[in-house]
Formats: sequence, C-alpha cells, structure tokens
Amino acid sequence: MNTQSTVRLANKTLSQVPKSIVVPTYDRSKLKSGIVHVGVGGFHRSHEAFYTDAYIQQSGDLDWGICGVGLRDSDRKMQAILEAQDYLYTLIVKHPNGSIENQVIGCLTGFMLGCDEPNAVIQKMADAETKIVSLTITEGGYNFNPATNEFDFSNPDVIHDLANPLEPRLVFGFLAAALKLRMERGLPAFTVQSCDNIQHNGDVTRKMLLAYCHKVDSELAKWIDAHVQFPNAMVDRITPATTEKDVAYLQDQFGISDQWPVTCEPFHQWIIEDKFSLGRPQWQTVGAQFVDDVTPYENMKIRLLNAGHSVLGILGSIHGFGTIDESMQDAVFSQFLQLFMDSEVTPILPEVSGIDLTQYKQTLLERFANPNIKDSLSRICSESSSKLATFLLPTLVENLQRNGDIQCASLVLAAWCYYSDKGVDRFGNSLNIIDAMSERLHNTAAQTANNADAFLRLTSIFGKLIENQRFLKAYQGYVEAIYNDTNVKNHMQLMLMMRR
Ligand code: CS2
Repeated sequence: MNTQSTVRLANKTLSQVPKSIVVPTYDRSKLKSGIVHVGVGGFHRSHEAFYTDAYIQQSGDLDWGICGVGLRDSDRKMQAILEAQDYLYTLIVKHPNGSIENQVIGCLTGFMLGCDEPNAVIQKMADAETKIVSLTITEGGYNFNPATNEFDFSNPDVIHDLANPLEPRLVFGFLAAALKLRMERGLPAFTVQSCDNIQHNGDVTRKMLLAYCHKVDSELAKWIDAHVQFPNAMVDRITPATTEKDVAYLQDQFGISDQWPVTCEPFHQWIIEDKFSLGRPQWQTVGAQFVDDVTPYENMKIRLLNAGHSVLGILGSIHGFGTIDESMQDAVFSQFLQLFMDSEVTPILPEVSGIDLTQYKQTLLERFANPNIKDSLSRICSESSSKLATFLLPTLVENLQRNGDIQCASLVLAAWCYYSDKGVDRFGNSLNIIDAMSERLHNTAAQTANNADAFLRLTSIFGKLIENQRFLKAYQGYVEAIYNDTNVKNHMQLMLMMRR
C-alpha cells in the first residue's frame, strides 16, 4: 500500500478504516467518563478498555467512557500520541496459528497528565460523573514494603505528597485529595478498582490508601473506611510491548497510521468481586465474571502465570533468549516450567471452583508458546524486585512452612542474583535491566563473590528468608553452580533428571 492512501486514525477518518477492521459505531461525542483510569499502558488498553469498549458497543450505554490519567513524565509520549488520534487506537490480536484480528477501541475519552495539571486530575476524579477510579500502576506502584506489607513512608515521593497534598506525585495523594473533595461536597465515594497483579489487589489498595490517609486527615480516613469500595480482581491478558513492526504492519497492510497500537493474545480473563458503590458497566455481558471471592483465582493466576513468566524470564535472559516463546521452544525450559508449576505451585493451590487445573496449566504453556506474541524477556524481568516478591516469594515461603519443594524457586533466585550482579547473559552480552531498585540490586549482588548469601540481605525483598537453613543451603548451592557454569540449562536439566 502506498503512503498516499494513509489514513491517520482519528474521529473523522474512522469511516475510512478498511472494513476488515472492527471500529466503534457508538456516538463517541456523547460518551461520559464514568471511569477515570490511572496508568494507561498496553495492558489497560488490551484489557479493561477492551471489555468496556465491547460493553458500550453492545449496550449503547454511554455512561462508561474512560478518561485516562498518567502520573509521570514518562506518560507524556503516550498522551500526545493518543490525543492526536482522538484517543483512538488499534488492538492487534495475534493468534498462535498466525491469524490476526484488528479492532479500533473507542472508549477512551481523554488523557490527562497528573505531573502537568495535578489539580485538573483531582477535580476530574472528584467530579460527580466519575463512578470508578481504576488503576494499573504496576506491582511497585502500591508502595508497600514486600517483607512487611506495610506502606513505605520513607519513599521520597510520599514525603513530597504529604507536604504538598494538592500537587501529589503518587496515586495515593491523588485519591486522597479527590476523595476529600467528594467528602466535603457531600458527593458519594467512587469505587477504587485495582487491575494489577497483586494478590487481594483491592484489599492491598485499601490498606495502603488508609495508611496514607491516616497521616493526611483522620476524618478522611474514617470516611474512606466507611464509604469506599475496593473490589478484588484477577486480570489476565498477555500484552507484549508495542514495537515499530506493529506500527508498520497497520501502515503497510491497511494504510492506517496509528502511532501506538497494542498487540495482545486472544485469551482474556477478568474475574471481579461485585462491590461497586456507584454502579459499573455490565462487564459480565462481554465475558467478565463476577464472583464473591476472587482469592483462589488470583492465587492460581499470579502463582502460575506471572511467576512462570519470571521463571522463564530470569533463566532465559541469562541463557541468551530474547522472548518467552523462544524460551518455550527449548524443551528443557518448557519442562522446567512444568516442573515448577507441578511440584512447587500446584500442591499449595486451593481448589478453584469451575477450573480444571491440569487444563489451565496446559493452556498456559500454549499461551506462552504463541510464536506471534514476541513477549520480550526484558519486559518480563522489568521491576523484578517487585514482581518476584509478589509472584514467587509467597510460594517459596509457603513451601518452606509446609516442607514442600523449593528447588526451582531457589534456582531462579540464585539466577536473579547472577543476573543483577553481572548484568550479562552467558555470552557476555549486556542485558537490558529495568528496575527501580537496579542499583541496589547490583551493588548487593556484586558482593556474592565474597559472601554467597549477600544478595539475600536485601530484607525489603527477601524478608527473613536468609534465616531458613533449608532454603539457604539450596540457594547457596545454586549460586555456586551458576557462578561456576553460567549455562543455566545444565542446572535445570540436572534437576529434571533427578525428578524422573
Ligand atoms: C507478566 C504480566 O509483567 C509480567 O511479568 O507476567 O505482564 C503478564 O503478561 C500479565 O499479567 C498477563 O495477564
């Protein structure tokens, strides 16, 4: 297709989008912003926005548009691109057999930057039209110390926000300021809906917000305690980072200029507790599931899928792999993942009503192996300091308490130490390590040569694990093995052989 026929995605060009691409047909100009969403990354756009768009399209209910909010300077690029496209973007759904479905999502109504106009964001959340404030702020965004599960008041941004309540940097400052306005104006509280991969994500959000608000204003904390709902939810859809190739694909195949489309797998799941004080979209009509207690579902997903990603991510990075599907093509890696899931996670998972765990794990292996989802290991390993603490360590700790298997998890942590220390794969190529704690991780791991358990002294991540002799022995053994032979596959293979 030549460039002259390029259609730049926007309201006025929607009718020119080729018919093979699904577009919204509801009247976008009449959309209200019933939802304000903080953290408009790829995952929000392939998941909550996808469900909400489908709901609006099917029902014609225009109350539930989503106004996006970015809190950081790093959100500026996405904000500018989406604004130029009237907040439209393309979802590129890639099936394992190579087929692709494309659809334009229309439910975003705007995108505000908290770092530029904090007051406007606070006013938007406080507006009577806002019924839900939803969040994808990453595991690290909840600002708790993973070892104690308490709010981290030593974070400089928290100190800043407490001193500047009308110009906050973190989400808790925004929520507190907006809810305070609603309390003062006699408006009902909005629901705060976490969409991050944290067990009991609603409960954690509530606990962190209340801890923060107790320092801001005890009346407000009481009001929030009494009036704000925080439904727990399990969220799922693998959404790799968008690449230049995705932009070029839309341009070359369809003549569409979309500067930031989203790619994702066909699978999607959203299981939510039905606790919304001001109503909600009828997401159950478009595939979401409402349950009384989401705990078993989130346990299953986070401990199998997210931890499984980290297992492949850390070991695969050192091995020199670039993506999840590439790791899955190696039989040792896929068998090791299966071993981890079967011997360390499955025994501690409670019954999950309506779910056949063997089938669930099989589907996971197939999803990870999807050759068209090139999910980079650098994305998977980004912020491992938060992810491993959330996805993997609870499983390890529970197995230590129950005398369960700990070998796979111990090998992964030893590999993470090597990864943080050396920052290279086994061929000496530099790894792209993205982690808010990367410097501390590196400096601590770098002491391993003198002291095999140095890395474990990061108690804000590992808690008291260092005091457990069974774990210490396994961990030190694997540290020694990896530092002597960086071909992690040899150690994985040995473990697999011993299990046969
Ligand atoms: C991944 C998740 O970031 C990660 O480590 O495990 O982003 C994962 O792809 C999603 O949770 C899938 O639902």
